[in-house]
Amino acid sequence: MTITITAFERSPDGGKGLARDTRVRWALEEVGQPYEVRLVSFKAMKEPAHLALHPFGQIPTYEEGDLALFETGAIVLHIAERHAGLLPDNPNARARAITWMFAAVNTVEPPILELANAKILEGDKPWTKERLPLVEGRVRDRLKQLSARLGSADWLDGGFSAGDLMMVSVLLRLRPSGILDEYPNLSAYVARGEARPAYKRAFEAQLAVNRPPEGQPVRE
Ligand code: GTB
Repeated sequence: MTITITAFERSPDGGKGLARDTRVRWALEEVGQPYEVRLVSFKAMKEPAHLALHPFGQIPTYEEGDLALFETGAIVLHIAERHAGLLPDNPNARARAITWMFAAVNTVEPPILELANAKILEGDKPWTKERLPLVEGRVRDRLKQLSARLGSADWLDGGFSAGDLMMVSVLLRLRPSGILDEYPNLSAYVARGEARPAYKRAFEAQLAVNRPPEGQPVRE
């Protein structure tokens, strides 16, 4: 059955892999499932056809036969449960990998998103200068804890899993801030994720959509 995902027609990051279709593409590449992409504009995302797939009018979505999903955590879990390669067979190890998926989207991603919002959406507000150190502090608290847990291991719990795929995807969003570099083992962890051939294919595929025409500068 054909898998179709949605992605930005024009990603605000100009194709640096930060929009969330990248993590779904990555999961599909890891398990070797071909997929098609339907590009949507910001306007189309808020129209009834897309809202029927995604109640919050966002990307990505996932369609496969009569199944339609939204939320990257749920989509990646669906892919990982149906295809070998992203979750261990041992039931306890599997449960732990799923726990890391939830930790990524539920515990680590929120302060990172808060930081992005504080800088991008609220950067011009008079109180941002005072608030920013607090928000950055909350990000650092989480990274310190995650860094301590990862230690010198390559991945969070044994071999690479959907838990790492989600965690690396979440941490990537921090790179422009420079904060990730304060935690060398996390920075190396993210680099290990990016070095995976499946990640590279996913990144290239989303970049191909957003690559500026020859001669035009990459958007910052
Ligand atoms: N919890 C949902 C999930 O995990 O699927 C969140 C989905 C989501 O936030 N989607 C964003 C979206 O559709 C795109 S990824 N936004 C449009 C809207 O809400 O109207 C977030 C994103 C967008 C752009 C960048 N960037 O350019 O750097 C990074 C991340």
